[in-house]
Amino acid sequence: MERTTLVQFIRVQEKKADGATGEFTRLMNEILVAGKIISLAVNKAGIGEDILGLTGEVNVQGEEVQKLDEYANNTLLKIIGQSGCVSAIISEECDEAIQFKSGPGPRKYIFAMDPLDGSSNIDVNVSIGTIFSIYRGPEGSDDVEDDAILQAGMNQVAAGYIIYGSSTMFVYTTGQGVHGFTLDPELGEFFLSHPDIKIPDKGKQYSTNEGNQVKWLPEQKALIKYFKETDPETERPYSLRYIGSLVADFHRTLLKGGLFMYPGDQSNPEGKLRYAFEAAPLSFIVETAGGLGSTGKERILDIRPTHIHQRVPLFIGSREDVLTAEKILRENS
Ligand code: P6P
Repeated sequence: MERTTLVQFIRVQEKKADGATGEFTRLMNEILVAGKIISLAVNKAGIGEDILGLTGEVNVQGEEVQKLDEYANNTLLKIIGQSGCVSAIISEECDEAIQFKSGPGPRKYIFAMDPLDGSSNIDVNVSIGTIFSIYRGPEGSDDVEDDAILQAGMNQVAAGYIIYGSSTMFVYTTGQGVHGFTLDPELGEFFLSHPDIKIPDKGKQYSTNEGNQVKWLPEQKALIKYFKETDPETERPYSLRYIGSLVADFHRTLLKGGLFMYPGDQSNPEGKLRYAFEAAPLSFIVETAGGLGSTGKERILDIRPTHIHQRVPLFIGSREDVLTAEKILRENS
């Protein structure tokens, strides 16, 4: 059986891209190497390696930093930072942007990442993931200013995630289809396993933390009530699926359809998830696969963030389900 590796696939994509310099290919190859290294650590965690558990520190989000969080962040900063492909990296684990001005260039891109999302699930063997975005940056050796870093999600050159689960998968898009690759741990290669992923126009599952119900706004409560009502014509009630690890919940939604929601609430009107590290990359992926990413009121990719750790409410998944959610939220607010 013909098996295409991720490296081969990226090279073929480069040949199709007018004016490609090979810089993007180099960057993608660095990302996949970092993904293999993190995958190894995640899968070995708990086997005698002192890499499980907490570091005792708290990150900029106020979240306890897991040792694997720190390991993933440092691995990506080192490999991507030394690639010569990026002028700046923003990370969910770092307060400020990290600038890269020295060494070989031309440092065409800006890299945004959540190095290890869902890390609170590490110790209970639940799938976790790395999420990344690539934007074009200013070339040259000066510091990259905020206006170049704080770009609207529609400017993304590429976005992807690596899910460390029962198998390790690398899913990415450059806007030309969404493609999934599964790691063969014996060969250490990612092989094309999910070419041109398309999300179903409508699903039968909703995904949210109902434990937050007491804090929800009336319109969010009305929306969840809608999904629980019986109506064979719209295949309701929907099933509830919630893992509490965004990459896992999103990956299931992308493949099976439905709607993932992390809404704002009375205490956190902007919700919990970050624009640059979660909402924007996953929205680029889902829109390329035929779905939608919304705040419940507006398209995620149209938003230009005002700071690197900005949070946004997120309604993402099948096109019809996101449009239904926007309609019900509008009618009940
Ligand atoms: P809650 C994990 O901490 C995370 O950032 C995402 O991976 C996940 O979707 C969300 O938080 C879960 O949050 O409040 O439901 O535990």
